[in-house]
Amino acid sequence: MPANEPHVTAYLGLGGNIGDPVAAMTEALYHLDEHRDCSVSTVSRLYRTPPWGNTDQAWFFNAAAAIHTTLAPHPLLDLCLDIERSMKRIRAERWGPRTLDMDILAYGDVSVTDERLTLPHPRMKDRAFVLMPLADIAPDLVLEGRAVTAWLSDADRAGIEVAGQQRDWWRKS
Ligand code: A4P
Ligand code: MG
Repeated sequence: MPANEPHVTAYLGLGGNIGDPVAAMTEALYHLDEHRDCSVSTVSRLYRTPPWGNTDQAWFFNAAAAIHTTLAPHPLLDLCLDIERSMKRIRAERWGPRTLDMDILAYGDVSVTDERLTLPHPRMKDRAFVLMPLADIAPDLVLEGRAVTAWLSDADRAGIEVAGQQRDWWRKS
């Protein structure tokens, strides 16, 4: 995306626990960065997180990314869903099952509530596996009147580990 184009900063949450989630997240971020209407601005460290919700499943890798985009919220959602689907398809056909979840956590200071999209993401404020990576890249981002770090101080961080200190884990060398 040309740097001088008017754009919005959006925050994405990435996660996966089947196959090679780090490779899937890497591919997803490359896809976004190569898209003409998006560029990846900042990526969090990589986290290992115990499963939340249904705990009878493998640990996850989670990360967060800030992107710059000229896409409106719904086209950005469509792009994220396309990328998710392409990851699943590639995996099913070639390297066995893998999954990738990519949520839009926030899009500027825009609020959306419709049948396809809720912004900011409604289930992020009590999920340390979202808030910890997000705090790496946007500690002062305000969600419903509180900073990410404030929400994080109330969240249950038990078991969450930093899997790597590098922010460039997704860059192919
Ligand atoms: N949708 C609405 N708003 C949004 C948004 N802001 N961003 C709609 C993205 N999608 C949004 O999403 C289904 C639909 O939500 C999309 O098609 C879109 O139209 P989904 O992610 O398949 O599932 P969900 O219904 O959003 O469920 P939920 O509660 O978000 O499930 P999760 O949390 O994604 O469940 N534990 C750890 N440690 N780490 C994880 O990453 N993830 C899950 C997955 C469970 N436990 C986890 C983790
Ligand atoms: Mg989700």
